[in-house]
Amino acid sequence: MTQDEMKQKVAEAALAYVKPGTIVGVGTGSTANMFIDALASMKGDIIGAVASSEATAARLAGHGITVLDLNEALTQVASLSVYIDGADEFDAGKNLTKGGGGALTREKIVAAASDAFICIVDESKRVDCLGAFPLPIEVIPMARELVAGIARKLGGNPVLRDGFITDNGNLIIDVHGLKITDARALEDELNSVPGVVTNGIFSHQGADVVLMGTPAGVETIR
Ligand code: ABF
Repeated sequence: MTQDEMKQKVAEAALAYVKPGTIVGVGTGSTANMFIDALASMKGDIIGAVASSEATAARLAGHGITVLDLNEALTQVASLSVYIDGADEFDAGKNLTKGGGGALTREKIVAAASDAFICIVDESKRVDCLGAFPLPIEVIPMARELVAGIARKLGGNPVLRDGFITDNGNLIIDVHGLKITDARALEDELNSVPGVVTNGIFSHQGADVVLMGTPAGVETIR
């Protein structure tokens, strides 16, 4: 089975977590795109979806799925029933790194507004220790060098994502070479730096369930 076929299987398996009559949070990336395409078959069953990026909003709308702004959604319901998104890495504790697509802040907001996070990945995303994939940090432009200096003190090699501006008008610094042994502590430490909007560690908003595509089929990790 190819990597795309494994992604396709988990995208389809995630439909089982979509509750009719609710609002669904939808992530960003190639696996999330396959989920969006599958979700089109249920568009008449849900109130609508909240998107974690402009690209996702456009793809949802292209399928005729109602796209709600998060604030608008939360005036209709107390929370989104589920958030479904991919990841760059996940560990045994279902901590994630995300943000390879640059949408980490909106992804974390939508995840926080949802009752459950179902993470859809192929098996290449499973790691013993987070950090081999460069950790993205969204920063307000004025704080760029401050945050880069702190990333160096933490043992990382910060690289500004060239020519990239987030949907929120900020920069992304990708930190290479980190070995993230305590995801929760590093998430908190980086987020405490003034000028950091958020970083790509999802420990507070880790996955509740990981659906992992393997050549043998979809493995459900709870
Ligand atoms: C989003 O898309 C990101 O947080 C993560 O960086 C990426 C995963 O993309 P893909 O599904 O294409 O591997 O979920």
